[in-house]
Amino acid sequence: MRILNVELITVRLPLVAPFTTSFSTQTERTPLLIKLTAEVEGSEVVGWGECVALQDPLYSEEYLDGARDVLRRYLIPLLYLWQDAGNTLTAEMVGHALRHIVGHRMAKAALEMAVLDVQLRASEKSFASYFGATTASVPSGVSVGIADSIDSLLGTVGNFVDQGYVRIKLKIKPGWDIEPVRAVRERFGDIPLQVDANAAYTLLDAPLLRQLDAFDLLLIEQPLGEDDLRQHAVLARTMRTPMCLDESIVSATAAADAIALGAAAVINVKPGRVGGYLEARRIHDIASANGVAVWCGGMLETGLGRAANAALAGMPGFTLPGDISASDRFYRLDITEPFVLDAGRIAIPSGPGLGVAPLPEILKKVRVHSETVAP
Ligand code: OSB
Ligand code: MG
Repeated sequence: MRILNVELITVRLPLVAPFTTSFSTQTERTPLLIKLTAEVEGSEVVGWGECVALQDPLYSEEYLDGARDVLRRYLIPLLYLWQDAGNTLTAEMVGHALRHIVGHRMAKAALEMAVLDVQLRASEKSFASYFGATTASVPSGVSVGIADSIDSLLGTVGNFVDQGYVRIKLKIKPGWDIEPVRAVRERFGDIPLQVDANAAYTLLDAPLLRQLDAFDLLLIEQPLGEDDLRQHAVLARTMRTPMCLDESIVSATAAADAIALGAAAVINVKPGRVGGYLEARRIHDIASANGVAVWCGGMLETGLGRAANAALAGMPGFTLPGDISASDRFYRLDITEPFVLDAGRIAIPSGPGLGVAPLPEILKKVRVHSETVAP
């Protein structure tokens, strides 16, 4: 393929309800979309990418304006240089072409996703078949934010359980941990339940965290800091609840290290956090080879990222339900045809590429910024 131009489109989507984690309360999402137009064997093909960087650098060091800047000034120009030097541009070469730029994995992931979408649309192949997905739909879990009160939490969880979500994940932080988990266990019995601390604790909290062992959780996600691989390994040895890492797994190398150290019995795979869907697939392979379970996390994606995540989660090593919920869990109006819950599952799109694209009328309404990076 030859890229003709790349448009960076920022959209603003209000959330149906505020989403509170240990690091922030979000009331809206401003995802950066990539519309990549390329020429493939004489025809023009458009592909889409979605950058999962949040507005502020609170979950990871990346953030919206930084991602847009590095895409505009470094990453997209590098792909133009790559093709001008006479190299073939494929999704599999994107990581290599961008390798000299340190970090910025979410920005790189979005660009690679758009190139992959063009490539697969042109060859009429779906993301799911490219990844080797072995199922047509994936079980759907939901991530539940920190609430104002236990009562309100029980109401929210009850609503998700009634909708058919097959697994509940509770966000926790110091002061909002043992009691909410106990209350949900008591009210909803033995539903599949797990917690996510988003790095809010330290190893000194080990005695407190061990109290979670009483509630038969599927896992505890990222209790300690991003850099605390060794400390997660120490904590894991003192808890019965399986240790799952999110923020710490920034690459396939980090996944291999975490597994070798005993820091992760389970891995939350987020393609944006690890630099792209191809690296995410490598993590799936490493984990499978080591008997480590993986599941697909989420970053409040629009239908674009949701489509790709569902396809990835169709791979056989994704043995736990992911944070791939229906569009209406976060958005009244998604930018694509909405993803809906059907008997606790989300269908994987089967059309070429992502199998979904932004609906032009909706995109026009929610777009807040757009710029073109031409060759
Ligand atoms: O830690 O998994 C996380 C959202 C933003 C940043 C980090 C996380 C999350 C979620 C939401 O838990 C998952 C979703 O998109 O459904
Ligand atoms: Mg997490």
